[in-house]
Amino acid sequence: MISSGQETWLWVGFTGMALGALAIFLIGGRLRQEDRHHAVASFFVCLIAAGAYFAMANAQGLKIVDDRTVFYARYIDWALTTPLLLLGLLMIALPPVLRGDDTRHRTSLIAGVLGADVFMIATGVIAALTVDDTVKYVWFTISCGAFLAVIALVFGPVRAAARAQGEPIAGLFGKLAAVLSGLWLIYPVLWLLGTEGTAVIGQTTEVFVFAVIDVTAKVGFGLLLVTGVLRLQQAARPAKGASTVAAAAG
Ligand code: RET
Repeated sequence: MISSGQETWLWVGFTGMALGALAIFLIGGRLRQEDRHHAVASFFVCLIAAGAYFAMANAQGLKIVDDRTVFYARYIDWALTTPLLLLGLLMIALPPVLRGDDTRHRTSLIAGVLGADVFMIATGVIAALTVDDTVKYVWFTISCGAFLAVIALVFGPVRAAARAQGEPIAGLFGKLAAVLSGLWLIYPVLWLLGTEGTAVIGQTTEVFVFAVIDVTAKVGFGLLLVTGVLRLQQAARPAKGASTVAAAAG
């Protein structure tokens, strides 16, 4: 079901995620108590992905559909980790202390972003497991629609909230949102080119490219986020008890 080349790349993915989790844990420990929440989501993103890669490297979480191997463990990983990645971004963008209508607006924004994201992964796994080509591409298109909704919310109301907090936070948010959207865009393209879609590229290449972008989108993004908060903390010099995001917003 998996070749030795694929197995090697899956172990590389596991090692990258495990080392990433360790690095984020250690850097997170250097953050002030008031800012440690920023490291929690990124740490679990890497830990969950390390678990998924360990399973796949041991030929678990696979299913043969129509003579092709679907790594459904990926989708379980993504269903858990993509909301956590977005939550990490939202914690930077949205102001920490709010009241009344602001709180409701913030909650609906978080629910909208995470809801669209989970719908994107759920419809994506259905597409991957579908045998009939027409039905498969209908599910794929629905998933792409949900992806567009995530991107529209991130670059619409979420970016507006980050900008309202002033330059230091808007700057960090801008960098993270650009990295996130650029990397995430590769997933549907790779899916289309890979064995789930048109099979233009072989399964081993697909496993290799997924491992590289997965580690970049999880470990790279997490390190950028956590070190970004560390730098903001050094510049903003927040008072004891105040979070860096609150202090940087002034
Ligand atoms: C699928 C196929 C259906 C259409 C779309 C997709 C998008 C997937 C994305 C996944 C992101 C995963 C990440 C993992 C972290 O390592 C399901 C491939 C739009 C955007 C960031």
